[in-house]
Amino acid sequence: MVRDGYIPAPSTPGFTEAQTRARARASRRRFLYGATAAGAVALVAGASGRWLRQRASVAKERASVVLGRPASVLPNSPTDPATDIAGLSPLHTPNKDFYRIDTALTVPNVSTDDWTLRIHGMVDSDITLTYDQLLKRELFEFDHMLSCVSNQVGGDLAGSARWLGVRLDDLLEEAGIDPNADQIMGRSVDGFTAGFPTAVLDGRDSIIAVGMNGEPLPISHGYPARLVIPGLYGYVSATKWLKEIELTTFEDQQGYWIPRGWAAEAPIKIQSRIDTPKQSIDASTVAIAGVAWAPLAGVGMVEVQIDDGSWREATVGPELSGTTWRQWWIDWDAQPGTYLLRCRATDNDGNLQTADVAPPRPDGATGYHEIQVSVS
Ligand SMILES: Nc1nc2c(c(=O)[nH]1)N[C@H]1C(S)=C(S)[C@@H](COP(=O)(O)O)O[C@H]1N2
Ligand SMILES: [Mo]
Repeated sequence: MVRDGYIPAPSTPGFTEAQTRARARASRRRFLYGATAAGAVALVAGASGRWLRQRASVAKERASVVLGRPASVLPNSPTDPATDIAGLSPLHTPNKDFYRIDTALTVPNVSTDDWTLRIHGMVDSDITLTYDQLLKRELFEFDHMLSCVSNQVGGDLAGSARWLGVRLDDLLEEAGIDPNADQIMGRSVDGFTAGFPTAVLDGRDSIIAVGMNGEPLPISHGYPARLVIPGLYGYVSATKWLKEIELTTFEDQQGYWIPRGWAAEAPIKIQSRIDTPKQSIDASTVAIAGVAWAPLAGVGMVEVQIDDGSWREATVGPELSGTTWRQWWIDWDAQPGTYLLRCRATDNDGNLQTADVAPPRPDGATGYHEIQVSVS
C-alpha cells in the first residue's frame, strides 16, 4: 500500500540512478495529487530551487579545493590495455562513468563550511575533524575497486578508481578502540549507515577518501568525504557524505540494508566479466576481453572457455593492486556460427571462482559470466 507523498524505500542496494529519478518523480506526483494544489506547487518549486542553489554553491566550493600530495605517491599507471582493445573496461573508471547507488532521492549538497567528521562511540577519546584538518593529515593514494552487492554476474555495478585520503587505521588508533567494539559504523549526512567488522583493521588500505581519480571527490560520489574499505561490498562499507564513524557492536546496531534482508557481513566474491565481443560480430580474429577481481588477494589467472572446449588461459593486464580489478584478454579466430563464451578467475592464493550460481541477495552473486555470440 502506498500512502500519498510516501516514498517507497528501495528494496535493493542496487537501486540505480535512473530508478532513483523515477522514484523521485513518482513521489513528487503523488505529493502534488495528495495536497491542496497551489500551496503544494509553491512548496515543491521552492524546495527544488533551494536545492539547485545549494548544488551550485557546493560545486563552486568543490572546484576550489586543492588536495595535497600523498605521503607516498603511487607510480603512474602503465599504458592502459583498454586503449588498444575496444570495449575493454579501463584500468580506472572515469568518474563520470562510475556507477552510482544512493538511497537518497536527491544527492546531498554538503558544504565543508559547517561539515565535520566525528569519530565516537566505543573509543577512548572522540575525534572531530574539519575538512581542512582532514586535508592537512598525511594523505595516501590507493587503487581500489567498489562493487555493489546487487551486481549480477556480468553486471556493471562495479568500478575501479585511484582514491586519495586518510588511513582509517591511523585515525582509529588515535581514538583508541574499546576491545569490546566489533563494528565500525559509517553514518552519512542523509542518514544512511553501513557497518563492518573491526577485524578489517588488519593492515588493509582502508581510507577516508577525499579524492577520486585526481580530483576532489565528486558530489555524487560523496563529497566531501567517504569511506572506501577494500574487499567489502559498498552497502556494508562505502558510506558517502560521511559525517560520523561510530565504534559499536553488531548486536547493538545494524547498517541501513541489514534489516532489509541483506547479510551483515559481505566480503566481495571472486568475479570475472566478459566486456567484449558483442552479441553479433563478423568473422575475423577478435579479442575476448574483460575484467576480473578477487580482493584482497588479487587476480592471478583468468581462463576462457568456448562452448565445451578446454579452458584457455588468458593474458592478464597490469596488476595495480590486489584490491582492484585486473584486465584480461585472449585472441579468438571467430568463424561463422553461434558460440557460448565463459570466463573464470583464480586469485593469487589459488582459489578458483565458484561456478555455483547464486543471486545477489543476501551477500553477492556467484557463477560464471556467459555470453552468446553469433559470428557471420
Ligand atoms: N550515503 C550513502 N552512502 C552509500 C550508499 C547510499 O545509498 N548512501 N550506497 C552504498 C552502496 S549500496 C554502494 S554499492 C556504494 C556505491 O558508491 P558509488 O555510488 O560512489 O559508486 O556506496 C555506498 N554508500
Ligand atoms: Mo551497493
